[in-house]
Amino acid sequence: MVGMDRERIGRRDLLARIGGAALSAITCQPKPLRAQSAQRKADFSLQIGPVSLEIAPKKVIKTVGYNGSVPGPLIRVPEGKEIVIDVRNDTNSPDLVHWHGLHIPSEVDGAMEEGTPMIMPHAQSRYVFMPAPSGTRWYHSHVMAMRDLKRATYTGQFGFFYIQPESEPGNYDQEVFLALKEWDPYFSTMGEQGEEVAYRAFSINDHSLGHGEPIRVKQGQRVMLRILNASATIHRRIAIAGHQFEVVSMDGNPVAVPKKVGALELGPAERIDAVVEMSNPGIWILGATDDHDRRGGLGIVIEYAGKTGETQWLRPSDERWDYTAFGSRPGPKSQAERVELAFEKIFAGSRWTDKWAINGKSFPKTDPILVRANQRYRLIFDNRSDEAHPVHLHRHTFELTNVAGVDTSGVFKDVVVVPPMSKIEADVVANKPGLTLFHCHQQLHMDYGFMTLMQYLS
Ligand SMILES: [Cu+2]
Repeated sequence: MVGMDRERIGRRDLLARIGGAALSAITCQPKPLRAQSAQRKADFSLQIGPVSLEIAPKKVIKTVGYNGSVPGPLIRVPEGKEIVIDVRNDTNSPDLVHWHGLHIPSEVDGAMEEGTPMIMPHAQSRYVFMPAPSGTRWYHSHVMAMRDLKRATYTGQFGFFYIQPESEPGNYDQEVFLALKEWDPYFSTMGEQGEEVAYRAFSINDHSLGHGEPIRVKQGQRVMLRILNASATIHRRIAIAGHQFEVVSMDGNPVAVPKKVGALELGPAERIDAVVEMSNPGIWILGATDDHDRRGGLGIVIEYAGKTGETQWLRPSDERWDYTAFGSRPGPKSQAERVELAFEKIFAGSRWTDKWAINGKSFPKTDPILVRANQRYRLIFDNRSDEAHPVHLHRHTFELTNVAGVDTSGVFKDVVVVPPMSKIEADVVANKPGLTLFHCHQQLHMDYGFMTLMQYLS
């Protein structure tokens, strides 16, 4: 199994590397952090370069990835122990790596707009930081693509970054990392609408449905699925035929009320950790509920030991996806300053790419969100457009407090999908000074204006 092998390799490498790092720390005199880390051997090395992925027999995707694989290597580290990651850019365009969901300084967060340096073609950058908070994070390219669909999140430049909590209940028998992805993007127009990006091929991790190794399970096992929507633009609904998902974490953060559901929804960049009890022997499909995309490859087979025969798909019920189902009843409201953020589409004409505005302005002309350190803010995501937006705040975690009129608490996220013509409110404590990017994670929206910066007033 792809996910399991990666995990084993990752752990072994890490142990060897941590051993080496500890030794050099003992033998070195204390030095300033930067000088010390400059001499250190990297804990992980990533190379950005071309990759050919055979997602199905003779179906080869030519893209860009990390270390020749898609997803890139699993980075699995303990929380709060400093790590050094070297990234070499072996492509002909500047790039950089964003460590998504981590609370780390702007200089290493991996967004040019926050001040992280770009990695020039054939140059190398060193990222040194304390990985936190624990949970399922990920890493990916954070450049603009605009009309170049061979860049940024349209490529295979993504990987899992799992930060181990100090104590982990480990209440499962197997752990599998699954990244949902589309390939061969192209611009498409539908009627009088603006341009969208469509795709010709689909996979989970590096294979289309039916072509990679199945997830092999035994009856009675509890399987922890760590699922990432690595799409540049597509919102996904997925299901596992014959089974339910017990959602335990969202964006890597344990939810207040773990709950079983028949289907999951993930906007671009969202993660869900869900446990599946293997209690229904057979050969089943885990995949997109969208028939076209699942048949096109967005799925993976779950195979019980000793079972043979037809692979089965069953349509899940139409239960509505609702973040508040995993929240608890809110306590008394805390004092928070309200920050209104209205999202609007600026129609550029049919067959043109729409532009996007936050409070009437498009990046780089957007007004910054001004905050004071250690203050609590209530972000009001007011979607006045007819499209859903997976909005993402860097370097911080926010707590959902109200979803389309329903109060909630205990659901902590770094991306939230704001449905068309609806509002979501989320609280954030401004306790990570430094420039902080806020943007829609739909690449086409981010590239065309849907972005601003949160700035700390000194
Ligand atoms: Cu958007």
